[in-house]
Amino acid sequence: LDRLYSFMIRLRLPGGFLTPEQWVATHHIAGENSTGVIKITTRQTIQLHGIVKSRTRPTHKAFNAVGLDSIAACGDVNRNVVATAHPLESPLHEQVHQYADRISEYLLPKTRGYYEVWLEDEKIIDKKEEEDPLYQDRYLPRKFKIGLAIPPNNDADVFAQDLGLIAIIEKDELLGFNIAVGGGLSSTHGNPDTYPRLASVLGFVSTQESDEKLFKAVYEVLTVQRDFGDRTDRKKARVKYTIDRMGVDGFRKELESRIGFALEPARPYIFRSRVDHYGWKQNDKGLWYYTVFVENGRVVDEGNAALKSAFLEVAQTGKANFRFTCNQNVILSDITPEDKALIDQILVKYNIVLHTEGASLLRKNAMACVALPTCPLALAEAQRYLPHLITKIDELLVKHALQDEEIIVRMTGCPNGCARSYMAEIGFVGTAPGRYNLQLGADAQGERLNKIYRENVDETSILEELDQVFATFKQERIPGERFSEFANRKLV
Ligand code: SRM
Ligand code: SF4
Repeated sequence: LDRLYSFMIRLRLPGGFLTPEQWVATHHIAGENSTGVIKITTRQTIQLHGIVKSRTRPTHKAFNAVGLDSIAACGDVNRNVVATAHPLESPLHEQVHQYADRISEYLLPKTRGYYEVWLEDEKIIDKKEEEDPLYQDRYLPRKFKIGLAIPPNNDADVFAQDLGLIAIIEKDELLGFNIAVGGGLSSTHGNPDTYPRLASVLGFVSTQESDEKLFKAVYEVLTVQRDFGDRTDRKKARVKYTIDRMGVDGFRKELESRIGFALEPARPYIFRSRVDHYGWKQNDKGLWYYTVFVENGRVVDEGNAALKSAFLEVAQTGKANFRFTCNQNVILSDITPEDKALIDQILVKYNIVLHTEGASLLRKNAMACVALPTCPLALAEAQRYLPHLITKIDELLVKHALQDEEIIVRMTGCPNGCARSYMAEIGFVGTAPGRYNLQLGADAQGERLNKIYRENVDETSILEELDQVFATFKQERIPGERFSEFANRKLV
């Protein structure tokens, strides 16, 4: 008997968008080949778990049949490009999303290996076809992530990206992007040479006359990392370490010498929030959007809401697209005023409206990474445990009459930071079974990291500490002060 290996597949889905036909296909692929749970990730895409070896090729083929792939969703290449999810953020949402798509395509590895292995394409005889000027024969030293944000919403957590692009919009016109380099969140417990870091804004590139310069700059940020990134120690190989070694000015200089023009000074922007806009909203073109709360991104019929059945029925009407947010939620989108009642009826029938609108503020703004049982790197639980802990923290908030405060909570099962817990107003970073570092003081907008407040604490200590912290906040806050600002000023 051989071991029963099973695999996870992650789709490449720039900007996190699926047509209703693609959702229907995904629903059936998940049912036939995986555990059935469709997991929305913190990078706006989908993962399916538990795919046994014999089902891997049929899964790839079925996705390919509806125009979906998993190329470069993992590995030392540019990963899934994320972008501000909600079309309401700006009339230019579609234009910015096209950049996510085009950048993703532009930076794909040239190899046909994926097609050969998974889709039984013809074997490549002539090696020359495989030549790849960007990745060459060595790829990047490490994974590489790009995100685009449309201020004032920083739901894409643009400063967590290796390369962040901040859309600069004036009078409903896209002027170009500020370029930020060197974000990354992972650290290793006990290794002080590793650390989370927010991206540094290097400058601005205009896209008004042509976007050639933007694509050149994006491409060459990758070549600087390809040529200067550390290939001797994978723990120090991300761009954040490269830029710290070269210095921000040194990195910019190298980039400018490769692109052949100077970056303009960064343009002003303001981020105000990172949270999703739940429920029904209408955009400037009159189309409707319903943002559904999906706890930790798990689309499944469970508890009080049948999310999976509801989404299938919505998709089968063909009257709503599916958009995923970097907060692991789903936006049913582009619904005409005539179709709104039909979609609403389905959401009510499966209890989605009550589930979304009835969840506490804390729960709706929380997220956790996968962790156990599937993640091999997990030291502690995350998505299976956070819902229970939220119930208990909610009780504390009610006790202190703080339940209307917006506080972003995030939990990860290890210090890799997959749910960006280092950027949470209350962050939990797994250290061992049942134990976490409790981190406080990151801001609401994603422009400041949190710090360790208590190390390696269990649930009892977490609740005692938070009880005390909430009591102090209540007594000593400046009127109107947000929890995280207070925590940063007084506690960490
Ligand atoms: Fe992650 C590795 C899950 C977003 C930093 N991440 C993993 C693996 C593949 C474990 C592994 O290597 O064997 C996890 C799969 C678990 C499972 O069972 O499914 C995993 N990461 C996830 C997801 C699914 C979390 C979620 O619950 O949504 C996210 C999928 C994103 C996607 O769709 O592409 C996910 N991972 C992130 C993020 C957040 C982000 O990118 O915005 C980070 C922190 C940002 C960053 O990269 O710095 C992140 N994941 C890591 C790291 C640490 C990288 C490093 O610099 O050292 C690892 C481990 C590694 O690469 O060696 C990792
Ligand atoms: Fe796994 Fe750690 Fe990422 Fe959670 S943070 S999914 S435990 S690698």
